[in-house]
Amino acid sequence: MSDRAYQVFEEQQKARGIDLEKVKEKLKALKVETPSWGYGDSGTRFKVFKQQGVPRNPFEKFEDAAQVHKLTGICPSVAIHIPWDKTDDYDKLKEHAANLGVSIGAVNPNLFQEDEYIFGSVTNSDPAIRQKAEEHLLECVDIAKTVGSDVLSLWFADGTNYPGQADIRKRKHWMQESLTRMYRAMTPEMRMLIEYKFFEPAFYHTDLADWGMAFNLANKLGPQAEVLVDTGHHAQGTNVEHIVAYLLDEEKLGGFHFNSRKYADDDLIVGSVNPYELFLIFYQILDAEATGSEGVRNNAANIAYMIDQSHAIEPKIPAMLRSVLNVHTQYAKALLINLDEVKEAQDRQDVLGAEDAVRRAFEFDVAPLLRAVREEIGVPVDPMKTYLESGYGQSILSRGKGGASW
Ligand code: LRH
Ligand code: MN
Ligand code: MN
Repeated sequence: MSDRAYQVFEEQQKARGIDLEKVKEKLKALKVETPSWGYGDSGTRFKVFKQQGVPRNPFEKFEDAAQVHKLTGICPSVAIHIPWDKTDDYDKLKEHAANLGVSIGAVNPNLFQEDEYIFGSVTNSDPAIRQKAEEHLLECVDIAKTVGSDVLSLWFADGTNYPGQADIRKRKHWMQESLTRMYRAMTPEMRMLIEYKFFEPAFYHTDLADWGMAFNLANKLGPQAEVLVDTGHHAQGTNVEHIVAYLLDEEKLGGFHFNSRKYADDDLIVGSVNPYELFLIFYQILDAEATGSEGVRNNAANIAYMIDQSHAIEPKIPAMLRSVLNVHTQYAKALLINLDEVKEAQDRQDVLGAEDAVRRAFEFDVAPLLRAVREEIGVPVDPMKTYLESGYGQSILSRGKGGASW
């Protein structure tokens, strides 16, 4: 690596006791899944905005996602959402993905799109609707088997808007019953990731409102059920990295939906508003990897990192690239934390020293490091620039307007 900036960086990190070869290995090994729905049209509560050139079907979504992987080298799988990505030939979709150099990742059942679910899906007081919802969950297990995916990612819009509207405890039981049947249908390799959100679309109570409820349910279901943390799904001021550390220690952290938020579930580009939070999340994970028990280390090594952003005002592919690059940047910074230094300061109860040992890593410019990593894995050193100059964005405009949307 001839880059002068990298040489300076290398010397600087060596002096701090950071093994850059190990850091680079970790940066190359990181895998971040992108969501099929992030490539389609999206909007706000008020309107879905149509962009020229968005994919018209799941096959084209995979073509766009493959661009992101080709340019970054760290996004080899794509989550699907059913029925948004419904096709009559999942084998063909699987093959199409493989031909593009990517694979099908988490399968997300969708139980919030149909009119019948207005009062809930698996928690609906009408047994026929609960049955329909459960059948969809089982259908998704079958799809996962067909496409070779071992992650089922669940989020329920179920909840109520008014006190007294429904029996909260009964709904809790119905949810557990449906998920138990789904759990039993999974193969031993599969994992069920349970996502929570404190509000929206329900405004009074949500059946799985926080990590504690998801954790409790996952515990009752068994070892193949874990919690999914979507970074946009908490009340203002929630310490997300604390939740991450807690779940890791319980060996129940299944994965992430990364996005950025300013107010609620904003689904903005990852790290655009809260890069320090992302860095601190990675700090907890790396600390668990370094000092946790065997079970905790295993959990940390098997986290499903996924992006869940959907954006209406910017072009889809560069926005996804920006998210992925931001994840890589914050991970790189977290890898520069000297954990021994933090530990020594903690042992001395040196508050400022400990905080400084963490924060200092955040303040380094990791651009030379990431350039070196990209050069070594054979992707463009500046993926965004390469994408913008590639002409791909122009080439897809012929798809026209009115593509797939959520
Ligand atoms: C819900 C959510 C969940 C859905 C996705 C489209 O807010 O985060 O993950 O599947 O958005
Ligand atoms: Mn999500
Ligand atoms: Mn969300």
